[in-house]
Amino acid sequence: MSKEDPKLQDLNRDRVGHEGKELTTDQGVRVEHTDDSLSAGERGPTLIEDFHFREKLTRFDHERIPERVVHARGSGAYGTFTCTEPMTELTRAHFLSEAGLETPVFVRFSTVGGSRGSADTVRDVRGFATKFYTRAGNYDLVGNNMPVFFIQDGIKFPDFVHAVKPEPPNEMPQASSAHDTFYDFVSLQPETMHMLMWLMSDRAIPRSYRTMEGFGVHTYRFVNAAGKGTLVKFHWRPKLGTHSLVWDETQKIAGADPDFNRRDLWEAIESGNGPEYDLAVQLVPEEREHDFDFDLLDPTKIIPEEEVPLRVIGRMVLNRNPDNFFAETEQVAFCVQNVVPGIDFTNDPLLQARLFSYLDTQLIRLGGPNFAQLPVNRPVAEVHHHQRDGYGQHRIDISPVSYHKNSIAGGCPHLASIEEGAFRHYTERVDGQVIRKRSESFKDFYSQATLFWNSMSDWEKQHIVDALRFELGKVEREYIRERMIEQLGHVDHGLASQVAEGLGLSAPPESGRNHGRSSPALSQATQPGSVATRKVAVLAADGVDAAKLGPVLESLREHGAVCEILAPHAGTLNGTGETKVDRAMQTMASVLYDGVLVAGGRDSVDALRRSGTAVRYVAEAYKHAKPVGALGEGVDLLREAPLNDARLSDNGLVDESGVVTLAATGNGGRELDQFAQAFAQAMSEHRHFDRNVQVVPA
Ligand code: HDD
Repeated sequence: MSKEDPKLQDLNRDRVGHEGKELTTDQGVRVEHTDDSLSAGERGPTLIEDFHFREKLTRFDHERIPERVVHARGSGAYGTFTCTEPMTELTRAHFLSEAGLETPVFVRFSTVGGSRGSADTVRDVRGFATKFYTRAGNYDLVGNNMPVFFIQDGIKFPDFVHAVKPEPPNEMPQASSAHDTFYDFVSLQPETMHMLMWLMSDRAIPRSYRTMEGFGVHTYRFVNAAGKGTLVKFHWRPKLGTHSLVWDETQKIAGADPDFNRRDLWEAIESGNGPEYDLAVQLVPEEREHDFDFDLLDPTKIIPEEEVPLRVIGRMVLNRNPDNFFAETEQVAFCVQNVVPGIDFTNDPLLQARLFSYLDTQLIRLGGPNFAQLPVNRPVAEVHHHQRDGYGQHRIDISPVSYHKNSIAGGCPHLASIEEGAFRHYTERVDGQVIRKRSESFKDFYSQATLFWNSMSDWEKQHIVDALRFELGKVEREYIRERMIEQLGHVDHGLASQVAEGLGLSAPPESGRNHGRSSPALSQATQPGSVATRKVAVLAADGVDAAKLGPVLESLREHGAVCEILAPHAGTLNGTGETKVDRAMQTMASVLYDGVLVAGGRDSVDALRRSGTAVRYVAEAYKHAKPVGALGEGVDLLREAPLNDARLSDNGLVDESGVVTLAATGNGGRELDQFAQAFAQAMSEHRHFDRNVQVVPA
């Protein structure tokens, strides 16, 4: 299997364009008229012989397939995975065998609880599923943006999903865990506490799929050519760092642009700024399996990075949007059991259940056993077997036989040897009684929840407390709220007390359980950031000082920022020269940008001051801890907005908590450049939570 294998081009093989073509029926018969049905007389009844009409309606009636039972809302993209560090010593996996070796991929990001049309920015886990079209067959790494899961055994998955989904009597609430059945379940199933901490943290409201980590969650196994295993955890690390939205903002975005994350991914790829992720692994030699104070088979546990460091072995770039959402993103069928030689499973009971569930779900969702033949699912590796027939069979098998062993077809397809790349399940000794019992080694439910809490910065802790107060505030039954406070008390007394206070409940007794350990790598406070691809709303109106704005925008764009000029009206603005408006201010919202910059110019700023919308842009951005900048007279608009304790100076450069201003007078090229640098720096820091602003709805 060479690097230049031409089959890798095959991912495009089923794209059909219609340019210059005539409209036809499914049978290829050309159609001359599709606006009126065939009828007996101009005002008469429609005729059943109108086969075009019947075909058109029938096809329409059958357009929908069942949405995924979980992860129904998603967005996909194609890209390339490149191996950067060969892993041949530890795994036979061909796609990890040579530095520089490229493998095409399709990735689908998703939310979990909401239905297909739900909003992107809800508080939820995000799916991060990758299909590697390797030369040795398809490998699906079906992960999430959180490294643990709610439950330890897959037999609880239907219970968990039923609890988090909208409630049975009224199908409410949509795409939200803030309701009774969810908290009834988790408070009775304390293994959920660690994942609950992640769900209440900022990880559950990512700024973008491009700023989100991914995790394989389970401990998997690498197997090398000698059959030796090494335990492995997979991590995707975004090049742009891991960054989140704030809660108040997510709710507003859900109204202003329910497709926020989908659009972000799409636009980034269209503009050539597709996301990049490193693939990193944590490797544990099998001899060390029992060296930890938790069980590596327990999917509610992480291996702290401080204990087993991450090793980067590859890089993935997503660079092509699908052509057709349904054909590709909807029909892609990930299956956890799709592994390639060199990668194997462990006995994690959640993973074992998944090995059954994904195939089962694709059979109902995609209507039969031939879904692997759909273009997005088809391997680039050759497929030869004796499986036959079924709904939607596209292959025309020309072999005279469909069984093994045979002599009529010369024994083909014949079996492959290990040397020829055959998959062989890892040889593992298993002893034990047939028993329905959770392993004792799985029974510490709180230590890592506490570890996560301890690892958060002050503002991250505050966000968790706020999230729990919000969610539990929506729980109607007081006994469930009380039970949750008791559970939180086992995680950390301070956490439980603060949440209890917000709910008007009494704090639980101090359990003294907090072990005091932390894992700094879990915090988002130290994430790398850059201004590249971040969106700036530039507020301006007629009379804008374009002479000063121009160089600032030029500099920001050079750093990769996406600057859009928003004005009270579309078209162009008068002022020093003509300025093209990108969007009318009313069609967008502050929450759709990463920062706000107010342009100078007396008339422009006075017009903006009179506009409630412009004031709101600034006030909201400030409350959401985003960078706010003002050039010249633009500082006056900042004065109009309630910016709490931000110190504004009108005679110099102020760079405090992400508020960057430049005085109205006496600024030349050097000052403008300094201003642009300071604003870019503030943007690259993502959010400025040291402002200590209470985020209340504006
Ligand atoms: Fe799952 C979809 C991730 C536990 C059963 N799951 C699904 C998707 C992702 C995950 C990313 C969407 C794939 C896509 O984009 O099409 N699931 C996870 C992770 C889990 C997990 C990281 C825990 C570590 N899942 C899990 C369990 C079960 C399932 C324990 C059942 C026993 N998951 C499914 C499913 C879905 C699915 C019902 C629904 C649609 C689909 O498979 O294709 O089979």
